[in-house]
Amino acid sequence: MSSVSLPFEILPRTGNLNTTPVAPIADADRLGLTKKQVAADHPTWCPGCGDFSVLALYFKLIEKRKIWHEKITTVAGIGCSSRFPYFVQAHGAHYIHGRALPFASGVSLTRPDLHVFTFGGDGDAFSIGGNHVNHTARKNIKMTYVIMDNWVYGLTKKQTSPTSPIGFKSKTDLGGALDQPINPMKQLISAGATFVARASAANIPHLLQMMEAAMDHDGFSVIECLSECVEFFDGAFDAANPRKGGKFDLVPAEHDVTDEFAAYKMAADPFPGKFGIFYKVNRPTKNKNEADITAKAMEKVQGKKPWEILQATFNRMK
Ligand SMILES: Cc1ncc(C[n+]2csc(CCOP(=O)(O)OP(=O)(O)O)c2C)c(N)n1
Ligand code: SF4
Ligand SMILES: [Mg+2]
Repeated sequence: MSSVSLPFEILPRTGNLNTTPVAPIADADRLGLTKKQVAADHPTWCPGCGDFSVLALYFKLIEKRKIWHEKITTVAGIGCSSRFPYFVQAHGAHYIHGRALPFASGVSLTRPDLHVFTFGGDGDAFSIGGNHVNHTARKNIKMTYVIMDNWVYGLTKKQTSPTSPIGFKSKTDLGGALDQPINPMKQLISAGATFVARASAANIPHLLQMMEAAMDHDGFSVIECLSECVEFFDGAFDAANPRKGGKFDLVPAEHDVTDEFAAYKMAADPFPGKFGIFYKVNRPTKNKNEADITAKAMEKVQGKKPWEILQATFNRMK
């Protein structure tokens, strides 16, 4: 763990109990956390892995948008990409494979003051966690979900993932993958996600723009971020990388992000397709809907002690 310089002073314990504590610094006067303050363990990814860029940009986002330790929650499932929370010096959880979203939903619904960021891989999102993606999307739970798509299971050393292209040779498909891959953008749009964007770890300024826009969205904001696994699927995204002879085409300026059918149609473009915000609409979040129900319920029991509310509930069940 790297050392963290705190925005307040910890007073040494002395015999004088009358020591006056130092007043906390007002939020407006607090500086954004630097990478040094927010970086934890040194990432254990292979040199050249795309996940490094995503982490570096997360640190940049935290600094730029002045998010402090106590306001960040980083949640992930299992996989190379899901090791994210280990590398961030803040609250977070490295949770069960595929179950990052239900965990993150609980945090989001109970702590409206936090922004919850969830990170994971294509396997975590669309295989074992495939059902949770759909339900988090339709419920529109406020959080940002970055899917680091490398078209392979990296951590477990090269099995076919739900986004692996047909013909990809892996330990589970020795002769090449046979099954139709998932189209992440189509799935996210049709499941009801209210912010759906596509980015690449190889285009740093664009990815930062997408992360900022996602964070500002009031709802479930998802970014499919191509993040190359140099160890088990080297060169997978060359066609989307101008430095490797590919092309990085942005979503056209005239695209209407509220047009679900246009977004869905754009998602059908053959690889490398377009990059940017495909779909963005406002729909009440589950956070707001639940907060409204709670507020109404609280109005009815105003002035009552918790045990009296509990007793009344038991009485109704008799
Ligand atoms: C319940 C359960 N099933 C299977 C595994 C084994 N497992 C760990 S990570 C992983 C796949 C990770 O792939 P992905 O989500 O694409 O992440 P990447 O490593 O590629 O970043 C699998 C199958 C597990 N840890 N738990
Ligand atoms: S195995 Fe692949 S995804 Fe995992 S750290 Fe190495 S390059 Fe990255
Ligand atoms: Mg993967």
